[in-house]
Amino acid sequence: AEMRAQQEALVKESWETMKEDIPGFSLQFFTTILEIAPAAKGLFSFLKDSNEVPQNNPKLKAHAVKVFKLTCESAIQLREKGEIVLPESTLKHLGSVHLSKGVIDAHFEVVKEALLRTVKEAVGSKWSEEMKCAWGEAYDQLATAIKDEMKAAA
Ligand code: HEM
Ligand code: ISQ
Repeated sequence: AEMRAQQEALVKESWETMKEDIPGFSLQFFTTILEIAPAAKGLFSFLKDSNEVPQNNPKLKAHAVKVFKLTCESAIQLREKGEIVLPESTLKHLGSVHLSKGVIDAHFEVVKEALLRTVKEAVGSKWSEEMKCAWGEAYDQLATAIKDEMKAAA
């Protein structure tokens, strides 16, 4: 429990820093996903009619923020409950969106790596192995819930 509290604090602290530059971190997050997995480009509607990642796309920003907020929320729940619980409607929605876009399990590792790199970049010298584990665990639990829902809906 002590460790969960520490992890929650690290996630919250870094998220506070990141929130100061939502356009910047959103763009970096998305760009990193495409750097690691160029083929994932075709999945996203933001890129439909352009070859470049849009600099200030409201939908891209809103979705990127949601990914981080949900991960942050997961870290809080891990401390409070030892597991993550999403409202059934949220989970169903996320499951069906990702299933219909053709997202596969391997993509979740790509998004994890991009998320960790984005946090690292944003927090600079505050980055640590503990912070990496804290975000990583929160993300993994959230990803598992979405993947399970995708399987249930398939
Ligand atoms: C859409 C979150 C993993 C690809 C979304 C949306 C959210 C979200 C909140 C917006 C849903 C809406 O339209 O209302 C998450 C979270 C993830 C995750 C929390 C992991 C824990 C992934 C992965 C991929 C992916 C692994 C594959 C690269 C997409 C795509 C869309 C989407 C293609 C639709 C975007 C569009 O064109 O409108 N995701 N996602 N997501 N996500 Fe994820
Ligand atoms: C949707 N799902 C996962 C990651 C994302 C990153 C940027 C924009 C939308 C996303």
